[in-house]
Amino acid sequence: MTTDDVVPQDHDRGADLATVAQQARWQVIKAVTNAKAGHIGGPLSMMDLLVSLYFSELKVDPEKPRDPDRDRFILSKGHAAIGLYSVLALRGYLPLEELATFDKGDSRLQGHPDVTRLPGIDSSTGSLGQGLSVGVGMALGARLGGQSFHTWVLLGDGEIQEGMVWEAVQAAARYKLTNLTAIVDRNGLQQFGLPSSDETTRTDRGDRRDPWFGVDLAAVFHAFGWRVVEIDGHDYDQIKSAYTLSGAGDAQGRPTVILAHTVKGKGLSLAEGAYTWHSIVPTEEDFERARRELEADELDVLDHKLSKTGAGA
Ligand SMILES: Cc1ncc(C[n+]2csc(CCOP(=O)(O)OP(=O)(O)O)c2C)c(N)n1
Ligand SMILES: [Mg+2]
Repeated sequence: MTTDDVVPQDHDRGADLATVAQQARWQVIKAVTNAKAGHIGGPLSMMDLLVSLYFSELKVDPEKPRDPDRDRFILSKGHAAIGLYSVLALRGYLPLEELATFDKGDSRLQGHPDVTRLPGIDSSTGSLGQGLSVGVGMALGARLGGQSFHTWVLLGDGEIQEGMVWEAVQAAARYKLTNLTAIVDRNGLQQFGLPSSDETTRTDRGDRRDPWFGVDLAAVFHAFGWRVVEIDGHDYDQIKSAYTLSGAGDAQGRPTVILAHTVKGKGLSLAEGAYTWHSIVPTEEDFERARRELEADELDVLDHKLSKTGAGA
């Protein structure tokens, strides 16, 4: 972990979080297989970040999803919606069984998050590039309204090629939004990636250094006036430390960006680092393999327990 500041260490919850994340990954596989549509790579890469956020950082109450003082979360990479729905279900916002309605016409769980349908969603997203601007508005609103909530925005590394992101980056620094944190899921892949210049791998369009090869993103954010924390996005201790630091604000008045290095498709060997798993429907064979790898037969027991107790609350 590299950061602009010394961060406090907290090592207490890694084991619980890993179990919840494993469960959430399984819910993603089940829901996408059932819907015959959706995304897998992006939801799995962000899962440890998201579970850590909802189970040990955000000041939210599933019973009061519209509480004006709640922390805000925007999934700017809205195509990863099923990952968010799975975490919200495990956190107690909706019944786990509802995940079976994912992507159906009358469901609250659309292919991309819809703020008008599901309490617990703070912004509709899906058209990439917009979430950080919404987050800037929320963070400014909190300041103007004298509210102390923190706003968190999760972005994809492909997504941040959108120009609008950089307008928001500039505005957040200008207005010294210490109550705003951007998390970049830096999995090194987007939908297709760059065509390889190597003739032998020309058909593999998933350049795993994509899309910022040769660009020092930490230096770029730093130059824009942000505090930068760079972590392994699958290491719960590092995630927790970065969140604690961000949530506390910055004495120098900077917004914080967490550059989280992740693996697209994390947790499922077939999908890890494979751009082809960005959006795919698992075959029956894939599904059974996922069940084994994620030890889902054990987890199905946990389904019940988590939804009953709201574990991690
Ligand atoms: C404005 C816009 N352009 C294109 C798309 C189609 N699209 C959906 S996901 C995706 C790739 C996103 O890659 P990245 O941000 O790296 O996400 P992740 O790797 O986390 O899935 C694209 C191009 C979109 N949703 N919005
Ligand atoms: Mg990506």
